[in-house]
Amino acid sequence: MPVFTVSNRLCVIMVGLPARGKSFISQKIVRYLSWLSVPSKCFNVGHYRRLMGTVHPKAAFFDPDNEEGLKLREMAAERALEDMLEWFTAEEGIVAILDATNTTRARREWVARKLRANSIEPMFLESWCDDQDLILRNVVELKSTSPDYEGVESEVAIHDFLARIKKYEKIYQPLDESHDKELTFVRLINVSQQVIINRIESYLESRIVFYIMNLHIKPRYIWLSRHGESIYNVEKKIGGDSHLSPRGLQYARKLPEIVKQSAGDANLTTWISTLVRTGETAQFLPYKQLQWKALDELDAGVCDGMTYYEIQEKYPEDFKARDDDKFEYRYRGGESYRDVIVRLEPVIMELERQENILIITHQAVLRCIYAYFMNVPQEESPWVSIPLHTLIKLEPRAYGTRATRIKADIPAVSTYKERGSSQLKDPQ
Ligand SMILES: *[C@@H]1O[C@H](CO)[C@@H](O)[C@H](O)[C@H]1NC(C)=O
Ligand SMILES: *[C@@H]1O[C@H](CO)[C@@H](O)[C@H](O)[C@H]1NC(C)=O
Ligand SMILES: CC(=O)N[C@H]1CO[C@H](CO)[C@@H](O)[C@@H]1O
Repeated sequence: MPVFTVSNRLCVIMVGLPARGKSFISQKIVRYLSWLSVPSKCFNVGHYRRLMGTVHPKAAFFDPDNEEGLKLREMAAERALEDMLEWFTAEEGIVAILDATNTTRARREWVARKLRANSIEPMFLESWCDDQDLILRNVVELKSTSPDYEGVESEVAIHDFLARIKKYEKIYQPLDESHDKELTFVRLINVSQQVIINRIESYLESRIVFYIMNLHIKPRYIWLSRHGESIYNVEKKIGGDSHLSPRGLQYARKLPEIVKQSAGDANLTTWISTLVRTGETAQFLPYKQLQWKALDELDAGVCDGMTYYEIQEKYPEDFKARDDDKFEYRYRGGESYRDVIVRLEPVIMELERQENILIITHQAVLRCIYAYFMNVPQEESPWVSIPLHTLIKLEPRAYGTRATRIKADIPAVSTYKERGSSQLKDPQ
């Protein structure tokens, strides 16, 4: 990934009626870019409107003829924009997302002008959808997650939300290929059945477009597991390409049953690394299997095959440097967590495109994948606990991912190294 500077600053302005998945897309873009170390943040105008006191507004509030409502929403948008500009400067931000409805041309022109005056490139991202089933599903999900409808009876909330959409429809002007041809924009039609792009120029813009083209919203799960306990794990050595221990093999035998309990009759695909221990762990699973070199364990370079104790003795400075900044530290002749993220990016992209996938791989690699889905801050991600003989089920949803851990109840050594120690012990 190139290094980005002030000249790359970009604001993605969401466009579209309510319940078109705008917040979902905004959250995903922020998570993806942050994971790749691009400073990004989402500014939700609805959130600012609520801060200003309109906590449970009725649909009438959103009527374009309701002057008071209009004024409040304009103020909310201005505050969101002010905070965004402040963030660009104070936090050296690169990509901001303005999550609002922005249904009129006049509004869009106002935002674009303000951004350009601050040397921020505007890029419009419209989610347009007339698939009524999909919209209704979104409305049902939103009324149960939106703070606007906290404590409101379900039927009432849905009815009100649909009325709110009607208010916006009155003035909605979708992006238009001829009228808006000077603007940088992306239009998603029915999620990604059709994607129209216009004047996409910078590297970051094309990266974002490519990413959202790969997203889908079908319900699905992702299961993650480390390989079973290996001979090297038992000997407290890192890296290598050893076989499973007898307990590791026991886990491999039990895995099909545990997965079936969690996945039912779903037809999964299993992804493994090219190392012996992941293949051995997957050998009894009845699913199609795919091997990825990119899923191999973080390369420990000259320390491969050593115990942490030996590393501390032989390379004390490296041992300390790694504890001080585990994300950036690169083993001599090996890799850092940052390096692993770079090679995992195509895996994440493919994972977004797929439905039910079971990944059997290694501790550091799983930490990176887990951090992407669970929004774990970069400096914490190398310290996430991913114990052996545990299946993790991820459920991506509209606002974030839910994770469940299923223990196989087969003992294994701990491979968790605490900061400042060469001892291995699971965090409590
Ligand atoms: C979007 O999907 C719906 C339902 O499948 C379909 O009726 C509609 O024609 C689609 N719209 C466009 C513009 O393709
Ligand atoms: C599962 O999916 C694979 C392709 O991904 C297919 O070849 C296989 O026949 C499917 N199995 C079942 C039981 O549906
Ligand atoms: C309907 C509408 O115009 N929605 C918002 C679009 O974005 C502007 C600026 O951010 C807001 O002022 C509007 O409320």
